[in-house]
Amino acid sequence: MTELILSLDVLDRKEAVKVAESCAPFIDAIKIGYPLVLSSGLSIVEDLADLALPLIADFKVADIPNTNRLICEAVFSAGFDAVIAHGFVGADAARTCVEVAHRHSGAAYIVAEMSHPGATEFFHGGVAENLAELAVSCRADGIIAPATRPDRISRLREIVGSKAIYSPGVGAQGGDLDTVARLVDGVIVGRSIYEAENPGAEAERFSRIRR
Ligand code: 3DU
Repeated sequence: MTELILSLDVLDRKEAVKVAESCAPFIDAIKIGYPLVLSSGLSIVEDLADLALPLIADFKVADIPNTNRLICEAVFSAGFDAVIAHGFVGADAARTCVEVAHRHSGAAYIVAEMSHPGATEFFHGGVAENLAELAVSCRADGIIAPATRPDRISRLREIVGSKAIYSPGVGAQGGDLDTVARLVDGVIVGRSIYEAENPGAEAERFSRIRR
């Protein structure tokens, strides 16, 4: 089974809750990033709590260890279940995110490689492989890898083994749902679902990967 994770990059608070409610029966988690938190505040977590779905904070945390610690403490205190952090800041900073997550019985995922075209400017020449190795050595719960480049997911799988791979880039960014679903533990989908006329029905369609 591959999880379906809704990326809730919807700015209007009421609309975000409505989309989440309609998709809830068909998804395994909700990923929330800067767009929704900056427009609605951290209390959006409370609005979504009744859905009883894991909430992943996609803040791509990338600072010195102490600041990462402060950010992650705020994330888990707000009620999130997981955080996404960058690894390029180094093992000490990334490990801090993992430690805070685990102290809160949560999870931390490290971005190994991004999905957009510009990502190849820096994520090449073994950089993503190094970041995946860092995720393993920091005892992160998994990595984020690009649905737009399935060959890269396969390569990173060799490094992380049974650790979770969550993958954004399906649909709006061009990645193919079924191809990617065979390679990863969870597919992250945003616009293709929340911009659909009927987000719930679209989530149900995407949820075929959960079978
Ligand atoms: O392209 P979509 O609308 O399906 O949204 C993808 C989400 O995943 C969005 O929140 C984006 O910020 C996040 N993401 C990537 O798209 C690519 C990455 O490498 C990491 C996160």
